[in-house]
Amino acid sequence: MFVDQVKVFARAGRGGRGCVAFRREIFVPKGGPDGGNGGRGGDVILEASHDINNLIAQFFNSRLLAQNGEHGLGKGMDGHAGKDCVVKVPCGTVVWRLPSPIPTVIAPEGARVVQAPGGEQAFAVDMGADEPVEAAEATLATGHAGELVADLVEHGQQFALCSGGRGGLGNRNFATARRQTPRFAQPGELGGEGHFLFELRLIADAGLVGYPNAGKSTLLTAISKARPKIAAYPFTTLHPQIGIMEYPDWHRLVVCDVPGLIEGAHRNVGLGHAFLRHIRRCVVLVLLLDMAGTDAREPWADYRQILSELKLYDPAMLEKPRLVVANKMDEPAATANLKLFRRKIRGVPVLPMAAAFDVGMEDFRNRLREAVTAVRGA
Ligand SMILES: Nc1nc2c(ncn2[C@@H]2O[C@H](COP(=O)(O)OP(=O)(O)OP(=O)(O)O)[C@@H](O)[C@H]2O)c(=O)[nH]1
Ligand SMILES: [Mg+2]
Repeated sequence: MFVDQVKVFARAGRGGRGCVAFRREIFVPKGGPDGGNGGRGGDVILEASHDINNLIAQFFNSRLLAQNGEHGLGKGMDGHAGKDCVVKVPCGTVVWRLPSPIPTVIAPEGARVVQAPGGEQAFAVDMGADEPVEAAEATLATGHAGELVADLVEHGQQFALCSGGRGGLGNRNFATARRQTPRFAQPGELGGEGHFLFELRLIADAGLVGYPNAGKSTLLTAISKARPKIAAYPFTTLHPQIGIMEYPDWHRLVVCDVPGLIEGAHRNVGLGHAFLRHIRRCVVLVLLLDMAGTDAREPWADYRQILSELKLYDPAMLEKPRLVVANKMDEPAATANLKLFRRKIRGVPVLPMAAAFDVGMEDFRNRLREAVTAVRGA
């Protein structure tokens, strides 16, 4: 199972209580206050790791809880700090803080639930007036995006999602010359908590975009050691696939193959276009067209449609450098189609290839490297 989006609840540990105690020893009847401090609560820490590639662990355990600090004890003993909860997430995880769901409040009898202007619930006691109550639902919609809190990109990068509460001070901290027996201590502080959305955006240099069956997975197989499933039916690829393309001088490019995009994907037709988040970080987009026009498709119409779907998803996608590739050039219809394509769509350089037969690969590899280097530098 490939999980690239998950909602979690995280709570850091609360601090331990400070202790109220007094030193009592033989021959020391009034030894003064010696209550220890409470330990600090553990943090919830996210750590990016390149050893994992999806968020399945958080899918099965969506409550990230750190340990509470231990309470202080007599004889000046401080409580242990709570253990941090270190959660490994794949590189490329974006974290959003979601608004906390409003707890369901039981309305007093005869009262109606109304929505206050600030969005909170309030109860209006029915006085017999017949004005309409606008929002009777007891929960608020949590549909908005939330606040971006972290973007974990580098392997080993850490981010403290929730900080543990401080431990309370024991009573020995409050002794003064005039108050030598303080009979109070501090309680521990609560740890931070919240609801979060983890979203994985794979990190790749190039992203392969195209209609289903255009040959994206075939191309990834030809240029890398990745072995995605290839078949002559649409939506063979259901999850993003990553391949590493190596050059003779050990230069490496990461290429990402995503499921096929079709007309209306922005309205969730096909697999929708949620998977396009994985090519958001790509430096170069490779637009792969089936130049043979299999399934009675027209490559120029496909090209326009893909651009329009990318624009509907995020206009910034069109600002990325693009490489337009004409695949399946081994098919008889392809040559005529390519001619027509060049006539209909002017000024767009097209790279012919036949991914299934390793034709045009060298040219593609060089062009892709040039395009990535032009943006990233060598
Ligand atoms: N003749 C010919 N067929 C090709 C070529 N490249 C891919 N194919 C065929 O096209 C079909 C689809 O290839 P895939 O690589 O699975 O296509 P895809 O774009 O990944 O498709 P989805 O995963 O469904 O989006 C397969 O039957 C391939 O054998 C090519 O260069 N020439
Ligand atoms: Mg595929």
